[in-house]
Amino acid sequence: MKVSDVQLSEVRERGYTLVPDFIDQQTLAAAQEALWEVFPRPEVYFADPAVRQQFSKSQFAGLRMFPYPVWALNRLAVYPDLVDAATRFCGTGDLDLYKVELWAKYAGATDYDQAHHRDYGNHTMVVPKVASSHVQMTTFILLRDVTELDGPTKIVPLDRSKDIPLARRELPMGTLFDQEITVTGKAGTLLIYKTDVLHRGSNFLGADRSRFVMLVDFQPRGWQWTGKMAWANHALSPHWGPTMVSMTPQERSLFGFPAPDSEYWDDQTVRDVGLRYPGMDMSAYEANA
Ligand SMILES: O=C(O)CCC(=O)C(=O)O
Repeated sequence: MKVSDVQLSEVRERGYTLVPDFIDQQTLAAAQEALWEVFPRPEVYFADPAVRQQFSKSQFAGLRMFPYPVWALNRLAVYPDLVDAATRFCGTGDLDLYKVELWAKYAGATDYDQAHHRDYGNHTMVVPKVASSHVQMTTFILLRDVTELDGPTKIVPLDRSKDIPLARRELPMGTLFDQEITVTGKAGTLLIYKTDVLHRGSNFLGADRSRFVMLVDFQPRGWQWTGKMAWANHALSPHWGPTMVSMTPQERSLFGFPAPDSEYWDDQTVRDVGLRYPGMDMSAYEANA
C-alpha cells in the first residue's frame, strides 16, 4: 500500500506514523514462512532450552543483518511502496538504503525494557540538522501481529518532547512513560519514524509470546557522517550474490551498487562483475559501458 502524503506529514510533524496493511498479503505470507529459515519457530523455541540459550545473551541477540537466505525476506527491503515512501520523504530518488535488520524477540529470553532514546546516536556522528531536507527515514515492518503483550515499541510524539534538547540522546528510565504511545498492529503494518524521536523497546507482558520485525532505514545518498553499515563488508555473505542477482539495477543501487549510468562501467567491469555474479543480467550496464 502506498504511504499517503498525510502519513508522511505525520512523520515530519509528529515524528512517526503507522501504516496498517502496508505489505500485501502474498508478500507477507511468503516472508512469514521464510522467517523460520532464520529464527526458530516460537513453539520450537519455547520447547527447547538449548535453542533458548542463544537469545538470552542480550536483548540484541535476536538481530540478524541483511542479506537473508530467502528472497521472500530480502525483497521486503526494496518493497516498491517502501522505496516510494523513502523517495518522497527524503526528497530524492538518489537513496542510500543504509540498514536492514531482522529482529526476533521471545518472551522471557532477556529484559527487553529500554529507556527512551533517539536513534541518531548510532545513525550519525553528529546530530540531525533540523533545517535540512537530508532526513533519515527509519522503519519497522511488523511481520507478525504485535499486541500490548508482545513487547511493542513505545514512542513519544514530538510535541510531547519538544522541551527536551535534541542533544539529550537518552532519558533516565521511566521519564516519559506517561507520554508514550504503544505501537501495536497487525502483521504487515509499517512504522515510520525519525531519528530524533524518543522511543524505546519494551518487555513482553505474557508468556510464550514472540515478536518478529524487519528494520529498514533510508537516507539521501551523500553525507558521509550518517549511516550504519558498509554493504561491501557484507558482500562475502553466501546470500549476497543471489540477492543482488534477484534485484533490478535500481534496487541494487540502493545498496551502493554502481547504477547503470555510472562511469564505473566499461567492457572490463561488465565482464568481470558478470563473472562475480553468475546469472546477473548485465544488459543495463552493458548499454552504458
Ligand atoms: O525493539 C523495539 O521496539 C525498539 C528497539 C529500539 O528502539 C532500539 O534498540 O534502539
